[in-house]
This record gives sequence, C-alpha cells and structure tokens, in this order.
Amino acid sequence: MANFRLPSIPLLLSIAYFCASSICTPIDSVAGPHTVDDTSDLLRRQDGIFSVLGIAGLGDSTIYPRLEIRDLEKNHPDQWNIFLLGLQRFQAISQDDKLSYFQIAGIHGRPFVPWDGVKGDDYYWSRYSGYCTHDSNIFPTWHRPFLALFEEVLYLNCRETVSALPNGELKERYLKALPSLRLPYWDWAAIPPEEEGTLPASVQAEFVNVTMPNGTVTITNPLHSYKFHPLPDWVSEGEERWKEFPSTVRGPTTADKNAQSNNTKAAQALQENRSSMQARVYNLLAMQHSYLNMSTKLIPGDSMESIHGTIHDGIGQDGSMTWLFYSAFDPSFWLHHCNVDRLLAMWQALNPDEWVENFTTPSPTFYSPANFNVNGSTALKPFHKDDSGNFWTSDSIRDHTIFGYTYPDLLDLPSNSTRSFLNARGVSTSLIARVNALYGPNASPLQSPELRDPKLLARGIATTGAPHFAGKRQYSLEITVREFRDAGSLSVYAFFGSPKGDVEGWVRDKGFVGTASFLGASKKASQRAHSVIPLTPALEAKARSGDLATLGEEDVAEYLRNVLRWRVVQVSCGFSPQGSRGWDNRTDGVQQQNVDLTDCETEKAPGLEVAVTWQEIEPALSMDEFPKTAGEVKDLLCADGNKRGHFK
Ligand SMILES: [Cu+2]
Repeated sequence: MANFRLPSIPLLLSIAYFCASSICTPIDSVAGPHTVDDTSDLLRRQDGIFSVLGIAGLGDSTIYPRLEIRDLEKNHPDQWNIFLLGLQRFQAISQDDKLSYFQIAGIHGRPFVPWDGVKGDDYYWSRYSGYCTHDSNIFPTWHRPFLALFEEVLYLNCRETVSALPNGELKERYLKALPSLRLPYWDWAAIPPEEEGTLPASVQAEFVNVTMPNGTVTITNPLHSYKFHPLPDWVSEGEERWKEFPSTVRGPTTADKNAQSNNTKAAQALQENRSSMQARVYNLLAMQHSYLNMSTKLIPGDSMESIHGTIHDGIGQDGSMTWLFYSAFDPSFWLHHCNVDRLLAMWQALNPDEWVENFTTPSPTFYSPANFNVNGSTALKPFHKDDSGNFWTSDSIRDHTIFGYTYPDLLDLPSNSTRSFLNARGVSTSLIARVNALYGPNASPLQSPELRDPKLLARGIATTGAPHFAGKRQYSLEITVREFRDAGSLSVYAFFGSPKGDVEGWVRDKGFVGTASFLGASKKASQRAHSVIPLTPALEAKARSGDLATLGEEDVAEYLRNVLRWRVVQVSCGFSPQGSRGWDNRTDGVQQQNVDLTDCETEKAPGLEVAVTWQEIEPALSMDEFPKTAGEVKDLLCADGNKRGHFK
C-alpha cells in the first residue's frame, strides 16, 4: 500500500456508506471462512443509492493497469487465482441482490427492470429494452461506468475471498497481490502469443485449476459460462430456447436445457477473422480522427460499435453473446468490453481534442425514448456518481483514471511536455509506435517485445493482417443495412471466389476475407447501419503473388468484379424450441438460421447495400507515424446486391 493516497471527501463518504451497509469486511478481521450466503445477507441490506466509484472508491485510489488476460494468467499467477475465485464468488451471489452478477449484468438487456431505483423514462420502451446504449455516439462511453461498476463489485468479491482464507503464507501472498488487481481485457485483434489462439484457452475451458492453501483445486471455470440460479422466466419473444438454457452458451449445440457450448466453433470464427479485425482496429486508431465517426455504426464507414458487434457474433455463434439482451451474462462480455474501453482510451489519447458532441439517438433504451438528443453531459443511467443521485456523464468519465485503472498501452509514455516525442497533432509518437507494434503491418505477437523485421516495412510487405498501403490505396467493402427489428444478428461474409459448402465451414474457406456482423437490438427499423470489411491486405497479397496486376483502381475493380463474393447470414427470431439447427438456403442468397418464416417478416436483409470504396493513402514512413488519408472516399463498385452476392 506504498502508494496509498487519501481519497477525496466524497470518496470517503461513499466508502463510509459502503462499509456501514455492505460487504466491506476489513481484510484482517476474519473470524472464520465467509460463505457466499453471509455476503448475500449483507448485500441485501444495500438499499440506498449505489455510487459507482470503481476500485478507486474502495479506499486505495492508486491507478493500476488492467492487463491482457493472457498476461494476467501467465505472469501474475496470484492475481489470476484471486480473479477466478472472486468471479466464482460474485457469480454465486443471490440473484435477488442488487450487487449480484445477475443484476449487474442484467442492466444491459434483460430482464428490463429498474436497477438502483432508476426508472425508465419512457413507459413503452422500458418494456422492450435494457439500459445499454447502442446506435449512438455514447455507445463507447456508456459502457465505461458499466465496466467500472462490474470491476468494483468483482474486486469486493475478490477481497472477501482472500479475507476468508486461513492465515498463512498463501493468504499473505494474495493480500499483497490484491490491491493492483484489475479487470483483464481480451485483445481479440492483436496477434496472440505464440502457440495460442485468438480466443484464450482459459475462456473456453469448463474447469480450471486454482491454488488454495491445501494445494491445487479444480473449480468450475467462471469464465466459461454463467449458470442462472434460478433460471428467470424470460418473456418470450419468439425465442423459446432462452427459457430452457440453464446457463449462458456459445454456439449452443441444442435449443433445449441440454445445450452445450461449442467453444471450438467460436474460437475458429474468431481465429479466422482475427487479421481482418486487426486491420479494422488499426484503421480506426490510425486514420479515424472524428469522434462521431469512430463511435457509432450509424455513420458510414467502420466504427467501434461495428467492430465490437463482429466480436459479439463471433464468440456468440448464435448463443448468448450474439443476442444483446442476453450478452452481458456471458463472462466473456466483460473481457470483450474491457478491450473496447481500452481501444476507446487509446483512441482518446491519439485524438485528445475530440469528444462526444450533440447527436440524436434513434433507438430507444430502458431510460430514453426514440430520437433522444444526447451530448457530453447526458446522464449515463443507471450509474450514480454520488449519493445525492447525480449520474455519470460522458464528460465526467472522459478521464478513465477516475475509476482507478488505466491500460498498459498508456503507461510510461515519455512526458507530453517533451516536445520531441510529440507529433504535429500533439500526440505521443511512442503511443503511435505502440499501436503500430500491436496492430500495424509489421505487428508482433502479444507478449513478445521484438518487432517483426522492420526492413519489411520499407519494402511494403505486410507480415500480418494490417494494410501496408504499398499501392497508396485503401480499398474497403462497405456494407449498409437498414436495421432490423428483432434481436439476433445479420452477418456479411466476404470471399475471393465462391465459398464451398455451407456456412459452418465458410471461415475456413481458402478465399475467406472477413465477416462484418450487425447486432439487431433496435426496435426502430428505419435507420441505416454501416460496417466495413477491409480489402487492402488481401489485395496487397494478390498483387505480390501476381494474381492482381497492380493496386490501381482499374485493375482492382476488374479483379474484384471477377472474384469478390459475399454471403449474408441472418440469425433471427422464430427458433423452434426443439427444432433442428439446419440452414435454410433461400434462392436470394440469404442464409437464415432457424428462422420460421411464418413468424417473421419475410424481408430479412432489408435494404442491404454492398459497395467497394477506395481512398488515397499516404503510407507511413516509420514506426512513429501513421498512414494518412488523402482526399475523399470514392465509390469503385456498387450493388444493392443481396440477391446476387457479387458485382457482375
Ligand atoms: Cu457489446
């Protein structure tokens, strides 16, 4: 506790409140092992306002980095053990408690009930939506206090877990490891450590080993799934299987209570899409300098929201993560969104003058009606900032360190006052170099400090998924849909050459380029949503192999007209309770999973538009630079082609 600083007065008040009324047991005053029920009892007495203060609100306001999950597991074993044990304890808290895993996750979507006494503003929409903000420029910022709340309560559970251990060497070690423990993030875009896949093994395993005073103990892995206790009687929305699934699932094997997760399928989709995601993250961090464009899928081009949706769908595979209303119950949600928050923090550091401005959010939430005007001072409900009932806003969480965390990427950057480390826009060139090392064309695997051969940079050879812009051109497959009314997802798969077989094998097709997924949470079906699959890295590879004559527009247009193919997959309502999990191959090229067409509207890929756009790019000349866009985005090929799947 060497870095302990006195918290501010409001923090102290909040801590005092918390200690008086909740699970704040001094770590060393343990009379005997605490059971989960003891804590549930204490939690149940939490009936005032809960101020979300993050771990900074728990007595030690030191800022510690949230670590990449594989870094936490490999290099911080004591923290890893505490994290797993604390998460297990958190998940076991009674679902009646406000600070239970169930109720906190339940803020996002189902069960559509008030949390912390924050009622819906609009009677009608409160019955159809959770608090989560999508289709909005406050999508990235709303999730920041949401994660801080989760992290704070997770930490309390970790602390309880450690305090319940018998005195001894292990407890001493865990007590030392605890203060700097933060929620880990899962970097699904960077090249994974050698011999590991994109979806960490620790998130897939059903059981996991932890170190306890009496040795190694195997526990049910709390990162694998959340087991409902009890299973709520979810309201039906044409999706009877949610009433059956006893836990969260990924790629559910059946539609009944026997459903198992198919993590292998999820891992494969994420693995095969990783280089596409790397290019998308790189382009967003390096070349998107407008907050509005970065934040929401309602603006043409790629966005944090669209990128994040593809990961939801990738790990969900029509399971919990694919369906926004159920997604936050899956433990992977927290690791995924922690990474989204990290990318936001990095983007902010790269664009310090850009932030939330006025915007009209078309989609209603639990607390806001359709066409709701938002700005930086809009309350991010239901996250109270203090005991007087004030809420956090995008402006008040602009500096994430207020919650007591930061990210490794933002640590130890040379001081901003050292001018030689700043570029013309006042941004740290060290941070740019870090982004290049993680996501650029010569990126290295996570946890390996060496850059890949820098000579390749000069020769314009991408060794990974990121574009090199050797041809000074950026090519993108831009996809627009009119958002659909139901939950579920709509995905577009892009290929060079027609894919063989059915959707199950598509990500392994040799011509597979990438997937873009839209999550359908919206109840208002009129707005258009946008996403992007980068084509530049694949085209650069084709130019190197000689299949493509040059990277100029004319050659690329002709080449893409010949080889580019797309397929649309809709995961939507009408899942029959015991139904088969077959694919309905419709004649218009749209594959629908488990869709009962008699129950749904038949127009299932509404307003789909596919276009290839291009833009001139000035490539980066060193690792301290980003490529720059030059001139407008121009159309190369266009199709309203959901009926065809190609441009010809
Ligand atoms: Cu999400």
